[in-house]
Amino acid sequence: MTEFMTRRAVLGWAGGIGALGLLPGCERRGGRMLTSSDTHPSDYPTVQAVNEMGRLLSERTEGRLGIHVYAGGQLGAERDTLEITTFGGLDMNRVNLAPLTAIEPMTVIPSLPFLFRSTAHMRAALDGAVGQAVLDSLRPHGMVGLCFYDSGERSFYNTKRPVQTPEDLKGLKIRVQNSDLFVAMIKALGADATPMDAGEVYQALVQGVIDGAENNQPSYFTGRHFEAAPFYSLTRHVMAPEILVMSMARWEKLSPADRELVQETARLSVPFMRGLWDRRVMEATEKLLASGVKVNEVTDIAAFSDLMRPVWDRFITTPEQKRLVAAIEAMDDAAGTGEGTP
Ligand code: GTR
Repeated sequence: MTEFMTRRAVLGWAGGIGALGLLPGCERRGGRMLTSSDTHPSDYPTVQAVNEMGRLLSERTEGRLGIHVYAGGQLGAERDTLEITTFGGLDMNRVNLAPLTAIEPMTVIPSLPFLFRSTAHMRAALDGAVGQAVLDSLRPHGMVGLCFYDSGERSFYNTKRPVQTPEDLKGLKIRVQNSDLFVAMIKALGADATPMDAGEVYQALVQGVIDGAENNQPSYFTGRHFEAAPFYSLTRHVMAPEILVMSMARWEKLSPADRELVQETARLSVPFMRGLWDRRVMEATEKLLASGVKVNEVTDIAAFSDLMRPVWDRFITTPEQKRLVAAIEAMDDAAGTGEGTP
């Protein structure tokens, strides 16, 4: 197989061999080009970070290992590529934590509304033992969690009006990721939650199938959603991070030394990503303002958090989840090093 496969080739290959329990391979010079998927375009910080990890891997193995990222959703939506990853049809995948909340309750923790008080707080929690516990929780599901990447703060945007209070969202059809947690959060505000893959949002906004959605500024900008939904209201209700996973099937085929290398290079890509991310948020915000988007601060955040916080009780039910949520709440914001050290 060549290093550059078409979507059909990868999926056909993955489907065919998936049934046989075999793995697709991208052999190169006696080594291996690991395949990875991302729904974002190639200049997005998540894609750049995995490319950087691949560069480091290649450098340290003299070209024996590397990564080819299929960016721009070439291989499909996150829930589909996740399924392919779990049976080993894809070696790696960068997704948001939201679609994983459907399969592993521990991933709900960093996805809770109004949990992190700041970027430093979020980074401190994810770089430490709590983050490691969430990464490890994916192993029984056929995936090894390698690292988290920033995804900023998600806020609401819509085609109708600025949102100042939950009342302004009443009756609006808001697109959410495929996650019961996200559906519950939006319902708690009195809006109508519509789960949908990211790739369908632009058309759905233009055609009026939905009235709005919620996301960080870089995704709102990159997906051109602002063209159809020009009201962006800074509720900052969720900081659910991105995650990079490796298929357990591929992981188990690596030697212990290569596993360490993969883990180490993933870890090194985190501070690299954070630098790109912070710049991307600034650039996207500037471009959005220059495009005439109406951005508004939301003064009464408590009105939103009071309604959304009760979903914690519904989704945080096990003693382990409760222990980790309490540990995050007790953390010092300033503990965030930003260095991405697990
Ligand atoms: C973005 C995230 C994507 C995807 C998308 C969405 O912020 O980077 O992985 O989850 O949101 O809303 O579907």
